Amino acid sequence: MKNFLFLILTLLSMSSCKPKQKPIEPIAKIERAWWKEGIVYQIYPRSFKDTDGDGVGDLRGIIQKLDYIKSLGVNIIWLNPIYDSPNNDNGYDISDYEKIMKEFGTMADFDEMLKGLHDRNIKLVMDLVVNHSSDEHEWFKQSRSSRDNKYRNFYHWWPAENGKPPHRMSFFDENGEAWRFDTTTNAYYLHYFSRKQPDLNWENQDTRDSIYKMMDSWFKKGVDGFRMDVIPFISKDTTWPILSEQELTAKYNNDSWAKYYADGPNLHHYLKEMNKRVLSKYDVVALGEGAGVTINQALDFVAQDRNELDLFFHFEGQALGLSSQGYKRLNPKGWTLKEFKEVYSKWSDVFSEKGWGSIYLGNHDQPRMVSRWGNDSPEFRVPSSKMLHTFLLSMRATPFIYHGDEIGMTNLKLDTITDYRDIETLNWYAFLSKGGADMKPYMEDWKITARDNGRSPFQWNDSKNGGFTTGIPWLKVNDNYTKINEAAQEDDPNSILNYFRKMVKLRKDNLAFVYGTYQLVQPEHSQIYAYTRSLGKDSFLVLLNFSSKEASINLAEDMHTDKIMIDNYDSIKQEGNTLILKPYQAIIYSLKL
Ligand code: ISL
Repeated sequence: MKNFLFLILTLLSMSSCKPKQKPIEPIAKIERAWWKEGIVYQIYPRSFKDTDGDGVGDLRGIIQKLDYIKSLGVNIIWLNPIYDSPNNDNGYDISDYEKIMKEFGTMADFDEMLKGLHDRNIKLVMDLVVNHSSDEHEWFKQSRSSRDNKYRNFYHWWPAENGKPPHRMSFFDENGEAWRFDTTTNAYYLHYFSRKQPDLNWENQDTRDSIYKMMDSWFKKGVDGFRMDVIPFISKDTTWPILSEQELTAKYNNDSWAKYYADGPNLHHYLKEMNKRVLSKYDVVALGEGAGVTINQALDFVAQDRNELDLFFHFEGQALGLSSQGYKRLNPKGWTLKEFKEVYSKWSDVFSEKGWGSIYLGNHDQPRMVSRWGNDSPEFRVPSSKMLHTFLLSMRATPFIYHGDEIGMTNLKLDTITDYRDIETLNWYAFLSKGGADMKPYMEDWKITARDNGRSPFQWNDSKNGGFTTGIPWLKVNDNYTKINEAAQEDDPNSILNYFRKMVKLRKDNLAFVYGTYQLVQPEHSQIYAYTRSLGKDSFLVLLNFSSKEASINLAEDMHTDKIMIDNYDSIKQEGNTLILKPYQAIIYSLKL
């Protein structure tokens, strides 16, 4: 029977013509794949390592650190955009998809970096930003030049003789308006993000063909996948209905928001077309940034039989503890561990038989993981960082680790608006202050929530600027670099860095952490997040104390702990079946079955 099932699955994977699913024996009901078993390290190149003293990280900086990256044990890199760009949104405004941004280096540097990664068995996933381009892209320059230019329909235009277009909110516009008037052709163009990021018109087959051609050229070069920026936004309701105030201001993860702004009628048609025309031809991974997508829709993107994408990023975890009122305001009630468990459990369960998820606690758009979900005080920064890594690396989803989190870097916590560099924060500041808002509470909350918190330069050592640059860094280096830096942690066996490496190894050595079932233990516990991960004859119990107080848990009579696989302290108190965890203690046991 087992052999028969194996044969069917192998035949199925062969008949789909997709080389990406290697014919290795499926585990449980899941087909194995390198991108399910991989551990992703995200590099925000601007902030990683500068080698030419201009204060901006570069590709040669990544090349210089290849052995460090290898030493982490990670096997996939996600690199934020490195294409030519005027840097209105740090590379998310691309002016040429097939050139390298001059601050970052040259195509020869890119080739050397890619080879260096591949020589070390590390795959490279690039960012694909195709909901919008830069207004300095040749397509847009042509498009705006006349109404009958052949690139006119590469973007969304609204002729001004039809009156003002129905209001759409923009994420990064200082007036909050997504339609921008352009005098040359007396028309408005759409930009969900900044004025310098016009939205590409996917309704136009020529636009799509040009994008597929560009993707193909990167795959031919040997890149191993794309992380697709705001991919649900590519299809919109282009009948441009007039929206109510409520519909206009609704947030991500809200059906009515997505209904008009994203998730348009042709979205899945476009993704299937992209899969057929490009993705299916290579052994690559496609990760969708699922902004605005609810859990009920998630499988439509990544279930294997849909032939669209492979991996899905959700935003529900990041929304915890935020207020629905005001830009990036905190909810004074905070977030509870119970809510946290609910979110991460349901997003684990939704992909238990079909599709596949990703898990992350920080990235270039989010604050530092330890400042937001752990505790960055001198007393608890180390144990809570280790605890969060234990969580990320023991869950049932591909883990994404943002550079700097492996050494427990903390939020930048800027005091003045002039120190911020992020267009999102700067434009919201302009928009809100124009409206007369009291900016003090915003500035306080942004010390926790703003994007620049996670973008400060990597802290390599205790020399000036944390060894990131010999010039003036583009964004402040966190003052704590003298204490928190990579060099100081290399030789310390108890450092966050060395714990991270141990945890990476544990995941790589035990497929149960990848494919095993996930079962919550005592879901109601308010301090401890406990779950088991089991596959075949292997079963593990993960215990994570998310609080700054001791916490105890009584294990069920029939749960028999065996070996300690990892512990972020060097001991645990045990009284009979009761375990007493220290503040932020994380421990994984193997279980006797
Ligand atoms: O950053 C966010 C919250 O502060 C998100 O809402 C973000 O705008 C959203 O996740 C889309 O992000 C992606 O596209 C943006 C770019 O600025 C982000 O850096 C990128 O990750 C526009 O390209």
